[in-house]
Parts: sequence; C-alpha cells; structure tokens
Amino acid sequence: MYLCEQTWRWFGPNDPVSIWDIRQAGVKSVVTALHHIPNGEVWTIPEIEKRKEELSLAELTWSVVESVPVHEDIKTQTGNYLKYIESYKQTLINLSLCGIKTVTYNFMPVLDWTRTDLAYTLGDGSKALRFDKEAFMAFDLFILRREGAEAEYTRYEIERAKKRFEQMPRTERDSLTRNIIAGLPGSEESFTVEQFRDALNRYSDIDSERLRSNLIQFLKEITPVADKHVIKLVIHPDDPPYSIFGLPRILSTAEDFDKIIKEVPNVSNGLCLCTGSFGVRSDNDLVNIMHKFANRINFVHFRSTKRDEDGSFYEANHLEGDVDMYNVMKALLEIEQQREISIPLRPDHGHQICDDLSKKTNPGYSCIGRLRGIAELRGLEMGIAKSLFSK
Ligand code: DNO
Repeated sequence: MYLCEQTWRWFGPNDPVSIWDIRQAGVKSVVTALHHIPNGEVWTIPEIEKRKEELSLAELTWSVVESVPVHEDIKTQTGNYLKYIESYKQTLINLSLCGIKTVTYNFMPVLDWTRTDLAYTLGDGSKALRFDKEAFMAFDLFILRREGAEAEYTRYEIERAKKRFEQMPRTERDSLTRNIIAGLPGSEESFTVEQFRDALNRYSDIDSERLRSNLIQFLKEITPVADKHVIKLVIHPDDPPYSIFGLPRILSTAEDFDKIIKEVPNVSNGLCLCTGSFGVRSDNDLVNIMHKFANRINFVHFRSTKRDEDGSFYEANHLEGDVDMYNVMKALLEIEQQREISIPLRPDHGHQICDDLSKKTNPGYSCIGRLRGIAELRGLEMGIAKSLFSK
C-alpha cells in the first residue's frame, strides 16, 4: 500500500520552529529552500550540501524544494531573463546531483501569496490568516491609489472600501500595507509602496496571454533539463486564484494548467496541488482536478479555506471549511495506488494555537497549529487507507 510522504516546511536556521521540533512532528522529510541566495543566482552544490547537513543533525532529509524562485525578468521577459534562465537550469542540475528531485515554483506576477490579516481571531481564540476583499480594496484604492483601479470595482465595492478606509486607524492602515507588500514567508520579494507601484507598472503591457506565453517559453527551456536530470517541477497555483491589482493570473483553474501541459507535455512538467489555493474558487472541483492531473501531481499542500460571497476567505482548520478533505485525501490515495508511488504532502499553514499565540511565528507556519494539521491529516489518511486499500 502506498501512503503519502509526510513532509514539513522549514525556512532554514532562522526558522523559529527547529529541526528538533520537526522531528517530534513525526516526519522525516523536509521541504525547504535556500532563501539567503538572491533570486536569480545559482544554488551551488556546497550551499545545497550545507542545508542537507543541517537537516541531517536531526536525521531529516531534504525531499522537496519550495521554491526556486522565478525572477521577475523571466516572468516579464525583460532585462537579464536569458541569463536567469541559464542560472535556473544550473540550479536544477545541482539539486539533482545532490539527490533533490522535486522543485516547486510559481509564476505569480510581483507577489507570491497574499493576505490582508495575519491574526484573524476565531471563536475559540486561535488566530488564522485571512484575505478580506474589502480591506484589500481599501488598500488598492486609497493607500496605493493605483491608477485605473476604480475601473475594476463596482460602485458599491468602492463605497464599501472607502468607508472601511475612513474607519481604519493609522496603525491598521500600516499593518495592512505591511501584510500585503512586505512579503509573507517564502516570498522572495518585499516592497515599499513606491517600489510596489513600479513593480506593478512592469506588467502594464502584459496580459494573461502574454504571461502564459512567457511561462511556456520558460518551461520549454527548463523542462528538457529537468527531464534529463529526473527532476519533477511542480508549479504552485495562484493564491488567491483570481486577478489582484489588475495583474494577469494564469494558474487559477484546471483549464489553466491544461493549457500549459498541452504546450509543454514533458514529464517533468507537474503540479503542486494546493487545496487551499484552488479551493478558494467554488468552481474548482478539487477531486476532479486531482484525477484529471493524476500523473502530474507530484507534491500536495493540504489546507482548507472558508470563503465568503465577495471573494474574501479565511484559513479554516484542516478538516473544516470548504475543502472536502475526506474525498481529496481519498483521491490522492487512489492516485498513489495507481501510480505505485508515495507523493510528498505537507500540512500547508496552521493556526496559532496554545503556545504559538505567545511566540514569534512565521505567519501561517506556527509549530503547534501545523502539528494539529498534520496529526488530523495523518489520522484521516490512515483511516481511509486501512478501510479501502489494505488487503
Ligand atoms: C505559501 C506557499 C507559497 C508557495 C509558493 C511556491 O504558504 O504555499 O509561498 O511556497 O507560491 O512557489
């Protein structure tokens, strides 16, 4: 019987959650990245080996890279993009030579994942991450004052955002700005408001078609290298899975991924199935997506969200919210039996609960909250596997 490979994300030696904590979480494989290496530079073999050694102290192995970031020059096909593509290839080769064969990346313009509230208090006193559309619009329209933003919202939305902005104390305006543009854990970019405006401007001529074509050209360059070195590339979906700041989005639905694999059918061209990101859209049928891309899913993030009508959502407990975790887990186990492999899975984000609440934590990457997540997922997996697949 094939079960998931349980993993845990570690941000490196500065992560407040230590490798010893990870070991007690009951996992042996880790998801990490060399965040100290500037975006665009090659990850050298000694640097990769160093990270492996750090992990080996706690008998942990480096199983998945999350992420080798894609430089904005590559996404926009400007500046030094050809050089950065060559560096990317070399990083893949080096990772493969060091035995690390699964590499996550994303193609979201400017920002990686985005939230407005990093400490949304739930009924039981625990804290969650939230994307509040109204607060987001207040930032876009009245703090960033993005040119052309009004045209993207209805009159009613603009009125709501204005009211919200006017009622916001200065401290809240500042924290909202920080949350949105200062970079969440794992995003390699961080901006001031001015820099952020400039970064958005780089996309003024880039629509979805153009961004998709840039991704396809990038993949046509790197997938032959990945194929040869037996690397599985996994693209992370857009989070949130719809356009923000007028930016193009190209990985929010199953159709989006379909378009990519039609153009680049190489085996290394895979998907990081993030249930929390895809799950924000009610038109994304997660079980369907899993079966449709059964042979391309090579890494899984399990997380649930609870959405509101207007596109807002908060991160729910792993077995609650809008994601049907039972059926998603069942689909994953079915795929693993068909393919006869174990697919790496990690509990994506966790609430701040118990001692997390009084500690410094990376937003979404608390210790105890994620422990609760992985424990629930592990139990769910065992229950399904034993009742359906054990002989
Ligand atoms: C957030 C993460 C993302 C993800 C990247 C992958 O918690 O899921 O930052 O790592 O988008 O490139």
